[in-house]
Amino acid sequence: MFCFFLLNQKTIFVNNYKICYMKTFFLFFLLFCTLSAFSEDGYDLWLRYAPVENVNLQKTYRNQVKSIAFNANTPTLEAAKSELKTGLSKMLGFQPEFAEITNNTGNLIIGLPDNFEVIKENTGTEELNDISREGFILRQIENNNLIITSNTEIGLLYGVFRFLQIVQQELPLSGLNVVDSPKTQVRILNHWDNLNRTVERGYAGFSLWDWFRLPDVIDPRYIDYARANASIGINGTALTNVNANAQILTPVYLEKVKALADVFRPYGIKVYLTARFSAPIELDNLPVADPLDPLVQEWWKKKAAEIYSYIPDFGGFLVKADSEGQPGPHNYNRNHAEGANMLADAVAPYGGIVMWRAFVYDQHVPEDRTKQAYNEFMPVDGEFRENVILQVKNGPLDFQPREPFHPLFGGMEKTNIMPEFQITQEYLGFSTHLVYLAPLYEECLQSDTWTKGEGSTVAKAIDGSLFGQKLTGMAGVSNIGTDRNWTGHPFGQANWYAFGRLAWNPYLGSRKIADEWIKMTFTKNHAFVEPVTEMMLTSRETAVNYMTPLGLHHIMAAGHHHGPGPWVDGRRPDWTAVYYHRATSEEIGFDRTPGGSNAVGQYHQPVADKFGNIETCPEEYLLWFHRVPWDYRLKSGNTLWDEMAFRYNQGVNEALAMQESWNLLADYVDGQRFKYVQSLLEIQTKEAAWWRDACLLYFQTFSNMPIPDGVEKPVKTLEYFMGINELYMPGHH
Ligand code: GCW
Repeated sequence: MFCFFLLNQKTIFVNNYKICYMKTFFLFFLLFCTLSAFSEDGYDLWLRYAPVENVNLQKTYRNQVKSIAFNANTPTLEAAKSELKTGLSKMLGFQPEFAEITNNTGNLIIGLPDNFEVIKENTGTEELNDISREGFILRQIENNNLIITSNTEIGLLYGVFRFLQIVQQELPLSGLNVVDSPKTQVRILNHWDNLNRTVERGYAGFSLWDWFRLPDVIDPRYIDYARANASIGINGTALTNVNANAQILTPVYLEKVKALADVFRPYGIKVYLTARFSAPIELDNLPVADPLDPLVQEWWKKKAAEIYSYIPDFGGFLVKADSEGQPGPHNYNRNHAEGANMLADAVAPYGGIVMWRAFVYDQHVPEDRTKQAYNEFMPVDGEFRENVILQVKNGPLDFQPREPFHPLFGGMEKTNIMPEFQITQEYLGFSTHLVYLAPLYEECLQSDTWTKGEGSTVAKAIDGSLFGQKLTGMAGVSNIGTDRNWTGHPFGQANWYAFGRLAWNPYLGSRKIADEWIKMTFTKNHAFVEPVTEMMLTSRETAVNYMTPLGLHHIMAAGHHHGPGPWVDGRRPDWTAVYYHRATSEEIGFDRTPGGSNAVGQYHQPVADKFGNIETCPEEYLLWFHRVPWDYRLKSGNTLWDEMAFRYNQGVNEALAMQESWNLLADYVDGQRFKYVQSLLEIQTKEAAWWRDACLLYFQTFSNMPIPDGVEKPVKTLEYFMGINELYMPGHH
């Protein structure tokens, strides 16, 4: 195109100046159109508002929203209105008129029930009570007019976003009747962002928070961040790394935090900070940080008052204590409840909360690492303040490609408890592997704890329906950074989206979420949506296959966690791979049955028996719970060794299949995103083979069995793989 333009220009110049000018202009115009139609950098996420593809439907929509009645006189409502304007004009190709309600059809009426009589008449008190503070109602009423209503302005904003999403997905507005509200209260991203802008386990560039230029420079990106979050109902952000730096609590930084909080407020997003337990010592030279020491308690109360003087709606603290070198109440022989309660008392007068992490383990405790959190927290169940919520990783180890659900879900009945999922792909190929994580989240949420009989799912244990907790929530460790497309991998955006949707409603299915996301992010064309949905839905299992099939875990490279490292040894045992797979020439796996560490004993019956019995243990958790002889026959009839080899190989084949499937889709995606995903899938396939070959060669030194027919034989040697030493990996310091 560009060459054509240059050639043409040359010939035109010798002829006539005017023609040259016009032609050049026209060619520029064409060039612009071509580029804008065929290249997208992914910045717009699922908020692209592409023109409605179905022309008839577009006409119908235009008639349905000809005139919009919406008195937007606060920052939140203005944000909603501006989103609506942008969204509708881009999708429908016309500017809807904002006016009073007309007598004709085609009115979209947006407001609280008190704002418009017609809204009051068309909503029931009961349904309004049911949707509480953040829910909304979208409804087509008589005259075919449409209403968006809620009890609060934030609910209206959420309603507007949902309305726009319906149009983005080209779903009918006729007969519209959506009554929806979030099932959890605190839906929060955790940024593991350091004050120097590096991001722990971040693979999409640097931290969005430009601390150096804040509070004066407000990067427009902060607003887009808030829009994206609000569009899926995320209402909290913990700005700083859980491996905390006390400096964030000093006035210089609080000014900056305030600036961010001011940007996020209209979008219903509260700001939270990580509290370093030893902050009183580090910032003000107190001799101790003992939670029962009145001076320490006083210090935190004053600190809370100070923070609230900057940010009146500050959300509260997120704390990692007594874990991986972080200070905590154990330093003073106090327990977690005593530590958490001290902070909770400091923020309580202002309505703040404390999210206290349960990710604790100690190399000096001889107990199986996966049991330690349960052992520490169960004895203090019921001892936490009402404004404390325990934040528990989905599984008992550490965000592995697959783990059974954490036994604290369904274990702690008298404590507020929220799951923490990792959105950033620390153990799942960083931002170069396409791994759609909704199936992982869903698997955990749908696991049955059996605490109150069958159907006591994790979802019910965390949304208050099983134990009646007053404070509920869900946290996701963010995968966002300064990369232009936010998440590094364009499909990483789906994991951010999926987290938000599941935090809002933990009962949603992965397929539905994928379908929504694909349609808004790429196209509604079935020829694209169908294969991409399949790719996404199988991608997590694919990653499990080529990384850690059959319940293997923690066999990644040390430190940065990129690539395979089943041989990792020679450091504190709970940070090695050999501690977890325990391979010998006879068998492999971690015995967590009653004969072994008895981690199964932390689950309710019949789950404990099911996991504890090699015959009934689901094969995907086999080596997590059992030591299994290499020649043990699995359900497929294959020996363990053969099955392991087949699964690794299958993972590679599936990665290849994703690549092939994507290669057929060039016609439906803009060139830029198409090519980028294509290159990333190439990396993924290569790395899948790396995992397979390295792991099979290594485990073969124990099994001493041949790699079965049908499995590609490694070309390189084990020594080669063990010699790979990747330096300067992102996200690792
Ligand atoms: O998975 C591990 C990570 C650490 C992280 C820790 C945690 C923030 O490797 O980088 O520290 O989990 O969750 O606290």
